[in-house]
Amino acid sequence: MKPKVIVYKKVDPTVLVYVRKACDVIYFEDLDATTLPEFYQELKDAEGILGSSLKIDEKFLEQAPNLKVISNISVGYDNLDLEKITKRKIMATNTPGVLYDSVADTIFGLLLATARRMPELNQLVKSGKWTSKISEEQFGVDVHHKTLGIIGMGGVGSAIAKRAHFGFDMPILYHNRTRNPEAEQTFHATYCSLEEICQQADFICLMTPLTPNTVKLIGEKEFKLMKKSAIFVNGSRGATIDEDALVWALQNGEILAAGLDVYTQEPVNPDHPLLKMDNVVTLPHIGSATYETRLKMAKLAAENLVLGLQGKQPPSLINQEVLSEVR
Ligand code: 8YV
Repeated sequence: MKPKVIVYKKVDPTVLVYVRKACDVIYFEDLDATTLPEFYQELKDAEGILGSSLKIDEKFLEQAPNLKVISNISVGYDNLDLEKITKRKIMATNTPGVLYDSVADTIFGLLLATARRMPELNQLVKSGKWTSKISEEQFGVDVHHKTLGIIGMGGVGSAIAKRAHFGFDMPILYHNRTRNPEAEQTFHATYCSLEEICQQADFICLMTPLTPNTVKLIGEKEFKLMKKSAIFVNGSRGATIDEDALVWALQNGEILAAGLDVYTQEPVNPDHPLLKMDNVVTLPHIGSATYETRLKMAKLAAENLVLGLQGKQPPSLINQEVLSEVR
């Protein structure tokens, strides 16, 4: 008998065909108030789940006594309580690698759009208000040759550094849990403390994963340290910054502008003060959201799921310690 799995996110038909060859699939294109009760009903005897963003904690696991593999279609896995999952000997997998370039494109685009005020000026043109030469008040600031600070020099951080170094002649400062010799060699990135980055960088990209150690990593103290001309970009998770402190920093001219792809609450509340500021460019968490990359992520996640259920090593197993026990 094939193992029962639940796919709870819309995926390409080819991915479903692949999973169906090895598993009995219950498919939800999306989870909402109407589909959740059925999802939890099916979860009772499911051996695998495939999707993203769902919070998987002790309470969830209690409703899934047969679960063997949790396959996340994302590189970040802050939605998973890894300790509880590992304790139950369940494999947890993610999708590193395949999305790094697309996320770096998004974040670099956000940086450029914020520095050159593209959304604001796009609006000027489209609203018919471009009636004479633009004035100095509408000028942006240069990106090329400015110092870029990257907090979190993992796969995405390195892909951003590559663009900055080879394309934009930017000196790079970085902070990371551990030194990244490859980034130092290839992109001439200089390892710094968080404080040094805040003080010295013209652009600061926050790319760290959300962990207990990175909650509100950037707050009032860090914004105060930044240059008044600094542009801050968040491409990690909303909770890695103190959002109220960001509002304060922007309102008080502690920094020049911000570009955001992530928020503490997603979708962000339409009344959030950050959405009312011209010097804040906002995106709806689209780091990896291209057809090609989302397909690659779903394929990798499906492979993780199927191999894990066959008791084999999934290509991107997060909790390696589980493997020796299930074999
Ligand atoms: C989203 C991401 O998680 O991979 C990640 O960690 O932030 C994104 O790819 C994904 O879009 C969730 O649907």
